Amino acid sequence: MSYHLGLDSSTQSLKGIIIDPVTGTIVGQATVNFSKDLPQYHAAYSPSGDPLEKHADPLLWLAALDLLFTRMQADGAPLDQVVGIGGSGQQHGSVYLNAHSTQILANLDPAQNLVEQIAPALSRKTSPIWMDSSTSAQCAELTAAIGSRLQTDTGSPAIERFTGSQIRKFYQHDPGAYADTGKIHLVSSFMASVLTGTHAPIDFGDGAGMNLLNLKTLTWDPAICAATAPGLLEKLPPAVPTHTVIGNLAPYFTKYGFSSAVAVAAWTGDNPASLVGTGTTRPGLAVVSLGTSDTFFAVLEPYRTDPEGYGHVFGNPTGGFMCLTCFKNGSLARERIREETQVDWTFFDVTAFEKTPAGNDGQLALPWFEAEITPPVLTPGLRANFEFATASPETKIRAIIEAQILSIRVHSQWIGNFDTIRVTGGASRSTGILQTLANVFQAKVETIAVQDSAALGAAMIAAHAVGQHRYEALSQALAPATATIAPDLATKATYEALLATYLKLEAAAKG
Ligand code: XUL
Repeated sequence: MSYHLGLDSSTQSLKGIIIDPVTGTIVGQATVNFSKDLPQYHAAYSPSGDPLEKHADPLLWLAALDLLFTRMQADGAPLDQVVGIGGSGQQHGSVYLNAHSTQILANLDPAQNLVEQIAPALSRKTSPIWMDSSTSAQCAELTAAIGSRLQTDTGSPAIERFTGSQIRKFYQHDPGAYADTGKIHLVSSFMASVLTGTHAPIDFGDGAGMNLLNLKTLTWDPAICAATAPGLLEKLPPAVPTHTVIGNLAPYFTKYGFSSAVAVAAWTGDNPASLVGTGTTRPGLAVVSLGTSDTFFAVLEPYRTDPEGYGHVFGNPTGGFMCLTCFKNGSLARERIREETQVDWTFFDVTAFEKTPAGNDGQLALPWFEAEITPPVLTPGLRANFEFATASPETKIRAIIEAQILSIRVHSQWIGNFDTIRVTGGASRSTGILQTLANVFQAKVETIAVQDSAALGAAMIAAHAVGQHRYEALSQALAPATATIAPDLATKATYEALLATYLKLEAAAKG
């Protein structure tokens, strides 16, 4: 058998999915949950105490990789039949490696674990991740140096969580450690480097989340790199298309039962991988991923950028471009409000929507429990247009969910119209949320079988890059729609009115 393994190294977990591309089935699956399985490592914290700063311990991802493969082997997953590996990582997060890293990666000893061997290769103990919004000063400096070309050429204006401003902050705050850094990786290319035992390239999908890749030339932009930090261009791995086979699995991993000839495809970001794993292949079809953060993404044809500057353009792993907008207060906010209202998930997902009318009588609550990315709001706090504290649980829940979905609609209008929205992520189990999504967009909503669409997409990328399987056939077999929710046409006017209310509330909140 020729199976392909997809790995997704995200904020809260590392997941693995093995696919058989011929039968279109999943033949193995495992997860390492960071807070449950590896609580000794930080997945998102602030080393300095600044609440806008969010870093992770990169050793966590290494411990997770060893643990995932140990688990898969113990479960009898067919690792010996895997011929290709693809992967995805939480986007924007960066890992800093010193001059010894090349040697260390090339000589991984199966008798020791990854953490103890790779720890000495780090020139920076922590990795800033996508939840970090502490680099406004650096973003302002980059904008002043480069001007509007930063957005039109890299696909996004200077963004706090994007890697460029994070690298600049590191260089400014710790120039010595920056100078000791030989290679700067994304989470995705770092994991690929560990798997191949050599510095891996960065793909166009994840590389576009750095504010450093010129999407018109598909190369690192020398002027932007120079304005970001001295010598940066030399510290970046090459940028390549996602379908590039970057090397073979390092001999270290044969201890888990892998064969000695497994090819590894370039890793990408979790959102570009999800685009593939949800079968999103045509304009007019969009994906809403309801995870820790909510994201909205779609194929983008032709290349253009968001006039508001909130949407980002990344490389599409299947070729061309995709766009993505990230709303940080996704499940973060849903979990918060469920705890606060002390209801169970059935009430939250279903009952709350049965007990309240579509449009919630105009009551909305902007769910910015944490500093928000879209729209950018640095002062956290809920903003409601009604007496929130004394309202019923069902009113509070609908007020939050409708505001979340209206925000997605408002900030995706620049891309065009959508006839179908596919949903993925944990909260896509909620019938109330799905119907609200269909009504707010007045579009068909489709669910898909596999929730872990990034890991599935990563496996599909491997099957394409290594096994030469066609993406159309892979998506038909592995990512078909499982249910369709039609919009309630009678709610169209209600949501047009609520959209106007939302816009006023958002404008007031932004000041
Ligand atoms: C996208 C983003 C998040 C992370 C989450 O720009 O910041 O979706 O990729 O893993």
